[in-house]
Amino acid sequence: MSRKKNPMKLYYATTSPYSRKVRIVARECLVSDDIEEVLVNPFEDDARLLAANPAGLVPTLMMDNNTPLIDSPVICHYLISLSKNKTLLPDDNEQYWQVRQLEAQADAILDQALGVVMEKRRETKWQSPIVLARKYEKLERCLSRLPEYTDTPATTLTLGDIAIGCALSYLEFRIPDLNWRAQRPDLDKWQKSLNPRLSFQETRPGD
Ligand SMILES: N[C@@H](CCC(=O)N[C@@H](CS)C(=O)NCC(=O)O)C(=O)O
Repeated sequence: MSRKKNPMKLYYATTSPYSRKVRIVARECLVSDDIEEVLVNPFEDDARLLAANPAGLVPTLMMDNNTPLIDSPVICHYLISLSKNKTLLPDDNEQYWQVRQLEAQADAILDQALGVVMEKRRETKWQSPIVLARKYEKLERCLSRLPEYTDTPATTLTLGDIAIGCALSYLEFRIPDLNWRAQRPDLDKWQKSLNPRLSFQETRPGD
């Protein structure tokens, strides 16, 4: 995808919602041409990923000076800083912190969701119904504290919106029994309004 001689490298997985967030941000702020996306399986201890990130997590970005950046919020902020985009992360102090808060709320949902997915991957006899029930409760609580979405963010899409959009679609992908769409029609409508964007279409989660 990249046109550059020494492009940045983004280690990612197609099913990773944190990776998806970064890939959408790269597309929305028009820096994706400067990035080579490198598909890895973080659960197979890929040597390239471990060299860049000792924790072996995706996403991990190798900047064009071969220095790594880890953790999706850090990577998203870095990519936005390279671009001229002022919508994803507004300059206005109050709006900036609203966006950061939304981003953190989305990551909190993802952290709980990933916990559910990992717990369910254990053999049934080792799974803890208490752990799972607590995580489902947290997810329900987090969803009910999201702001009320009424508008489509066609021209005002922020990093917070991208993060929430990715978190919601990950819930549908990996925890369909949570059935959040049926419980929250406004959120359902809002999330569906993001799907036609090329950045969301090109990064749809898939095994
Ligand atoms: N806080 C990190 C979380 C990244 C993360 O947990 N990634 C998962 C994939 S969704 C991973 O790489 N897991 C591999 C492992 O746990 O070994 C971020 O926002 O980037």
